[in-house]
Amino acid sequence: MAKNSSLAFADRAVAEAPTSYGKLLDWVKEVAELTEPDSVYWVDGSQAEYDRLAGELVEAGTFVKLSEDKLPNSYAAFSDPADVARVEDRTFICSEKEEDAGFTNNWMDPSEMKGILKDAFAGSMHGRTMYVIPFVMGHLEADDPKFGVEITDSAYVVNSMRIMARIGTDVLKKMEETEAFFVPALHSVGAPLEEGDADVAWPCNETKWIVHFPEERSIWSYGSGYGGNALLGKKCYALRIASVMARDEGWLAEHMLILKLTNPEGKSYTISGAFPSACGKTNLALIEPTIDGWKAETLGDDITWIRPGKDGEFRVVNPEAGYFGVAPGTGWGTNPNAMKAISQGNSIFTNVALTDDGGVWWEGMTDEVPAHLTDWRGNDWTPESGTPAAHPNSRFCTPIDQTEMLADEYNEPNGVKLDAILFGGRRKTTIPLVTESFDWEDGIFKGATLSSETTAAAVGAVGVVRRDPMAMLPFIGYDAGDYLEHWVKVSGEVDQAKLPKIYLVNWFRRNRDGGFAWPGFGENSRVLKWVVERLEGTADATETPVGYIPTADALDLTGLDLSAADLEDALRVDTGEWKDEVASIEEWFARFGASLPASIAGQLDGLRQRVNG
Ligand code: GTP
Ligand code: SPV
Ligand code: MN
Repeated sequence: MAKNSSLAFADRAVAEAPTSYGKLLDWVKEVAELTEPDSVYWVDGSQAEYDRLAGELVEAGTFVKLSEDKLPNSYAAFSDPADVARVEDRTFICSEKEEDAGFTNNWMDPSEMKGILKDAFAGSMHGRTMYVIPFVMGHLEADDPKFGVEITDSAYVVNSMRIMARIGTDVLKKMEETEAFFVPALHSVGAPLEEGDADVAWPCNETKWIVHFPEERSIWSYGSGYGGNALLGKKCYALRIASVMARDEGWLAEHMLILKLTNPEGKSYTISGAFPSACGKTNLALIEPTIDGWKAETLGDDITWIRPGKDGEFRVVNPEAGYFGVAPGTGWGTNPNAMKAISQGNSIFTNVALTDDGGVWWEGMTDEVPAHLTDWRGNDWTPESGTPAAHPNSRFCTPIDQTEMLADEYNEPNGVKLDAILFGGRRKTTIPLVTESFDWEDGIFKGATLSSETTAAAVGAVGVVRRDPMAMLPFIGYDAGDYLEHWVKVSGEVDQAKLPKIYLVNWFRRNRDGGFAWPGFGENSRVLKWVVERLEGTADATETPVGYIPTADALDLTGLDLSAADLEDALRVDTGEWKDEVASIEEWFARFGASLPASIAGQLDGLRQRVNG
């Protein structure tokens, strides 16, 4: 109906809008005129709306309704096999100047890119509904709420965004009342339906564009329906655009979990952790300690905003409202708290396997492997199939308030004081289980040189070691050297006595037999205990060229069946390995050119000297 009279149609969409906020109406109208949807729908965020859209997605074949007994109000979706993860090579930071995007980002001239995108988006919503989702990252009651509006032609995105962010009528009202700035975040799966075209279960386009305009603070995402490519409040806003806002406003937007840990004396500490994608954030965020008397509660599993507080401390807040967690490896043995949250239902699973009785399964969920499944591609699957039943980047999308161990502080609109930061990666060699930084600057150096083997969370080769500064490599919205400089600058603005201590961790080091040297998961609480005792000044450490490592008996290993050889392999500082590491860091730093902060470059000289004895 709209195709021949898109102008009049767009006017009508705006006239029927549940808001009078002119800036928003102008943008919605502009997008409707460009994308020419069949209809425009304003998302209110209600349960009834969610249920209705889920019903439509079942009808369209996008959703499979799961057994109400097993997983109430839950659905499974299966993507196009070519749309299964973030696409880093199709992700762009289109700053006015190329140097402002830096060497870690793809860049194109913003007006050239706008031209390409306008062509791609022209008519891209034919035959579809255009959904308008008002959302806020962080709390609506925060001192400085960060608003956004996602326009999308995917109901899967609408329902996923309802789990992952605070969306709907209340947000729209406050945005309008305060005439707030909002990030315009435009998304289309890029699969217009012309007269007579049949739809597919997972519409997407072979060509994908995930584009950010940092000066304008806008996002244009085309061609993918998956995760961080399409749920634009998450990586695109809360990390890439937010990192630019944070640079300009004096705070930090980070790829971190937040954990509250309480010791047997009842004293609590807040610890954040930056690990690259699929390197253990959700698992640590939901840890079930294996040591007596220690209690863990979570505040978040993926994104942390760090702001200087009034009393000279750093405060952390989780801007999200749900988990978009890696399914494989999540099981009752490894992550019971995630399993409990998922079991309450109200979840969307993507690219997992289906059991014959209407449940879901993925590798590592149970020790016992089901005799028959439908795999993520829709094929019959048995343990003999020889392929994974669930895609390695399959995900559960679950509301965070279903977490039994959710910390009360999650609900603090302006966050809570931060006591320690962990940087971690997936490294088979070199990096010990845990290392305490000599000081804050060494800690930033450890973050700046963080490295990890690549995972299935992004399209591309898996298992290749790459440097991933602060686990933000794919998410820094500006020049990486400027980003490190900003870390130095922001930390200069808080009380130096209140700076968190920084630790480097590695749950993934291999032992002499090729297995994991450290059992990981809940046993990581033993490392956290040492961290807290270091904060309190009660735990012993050995000084090594790379930092402070626990002495053999400083780690509480009570009740743990760990061989002396494994412990040694986990904690070892091997000079030969570190000489290679220094050479690799030299190569890495060379890539920054002049934008590498001198203080961080200086840390490398110190490390080189210590390693060479
Ligand atoms: P993103 O959501 O992509 O940012 O990932 P994440 O950092 O939250 O990673 P997650 O906790 O989902 O873990 C990814 C994979 O690592 C899963 O398959 C886990 O089972 C595995 N994993 C997590 N923690 C540990 C650990 O301590 N030891 C070992 N060996 N594996 C772990
Ligand atoms: C990550 O890749 O770091 C994720 C998943 O958390 S996605 O939302 O797809 O970015
Ligand atoms: Mn992540």
